[in-house]
Amino acid sequence: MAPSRIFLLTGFAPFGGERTNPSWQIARELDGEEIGALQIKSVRIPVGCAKAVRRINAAIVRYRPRAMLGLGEAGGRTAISLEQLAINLADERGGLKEKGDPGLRPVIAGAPDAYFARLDLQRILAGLDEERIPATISLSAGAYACNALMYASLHLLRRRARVPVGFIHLPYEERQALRHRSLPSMSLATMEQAVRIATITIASAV
Ligand code: PCA
Repeated sequence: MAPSRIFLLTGFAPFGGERTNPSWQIARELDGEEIGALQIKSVRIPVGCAKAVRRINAAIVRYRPRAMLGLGEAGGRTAISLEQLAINLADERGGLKEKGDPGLRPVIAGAPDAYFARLDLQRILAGLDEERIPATISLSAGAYACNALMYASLHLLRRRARVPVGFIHLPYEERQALRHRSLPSMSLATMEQAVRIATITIASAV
């Protein structure tokens, strides 16, 4: 079988009462684009830890990606967040936020406690700095669907060490901000430019 040229880019469905999710708006926009030697394949992920793990598992088996980047919304964040770490804990029912009782389960039973992103985050950050796009390295992707997707991707691709794998959290986009006027937001166009810079940086290292 010829080696895949696929750069797997994922975004999430809307959740938490939102009508849109910038992560999917941007992933959908980039679907099919050629990035260096690779071609982007965008996949929409349902919001839920177990559902996200099942969907990413199927996508990895089907596309055998040469690179992979997950995108998600993190309403309230002030900057593009380059996630450094995914943990083997899943807060499937939101117990941590709602009841203070985490009720945490492993994302994948018996798997390691955590994985680091397999991306050159410093290089991506430098590229974003050059374009004056506010970004930061984040040390927690949370314990919900985004962390589960990132963790599962790193676990499932653990034996394909040359495949870069990582995750970026995005702030609310400007239209969502109309419903969250005291929270920070960023324009969809700026976030799309940021994701493009990240994908180009990632693909150039493959
Ligand atoms: N953000 C959530 C789940 C889906 C999304 O876009 C999270 O940060 O886990």
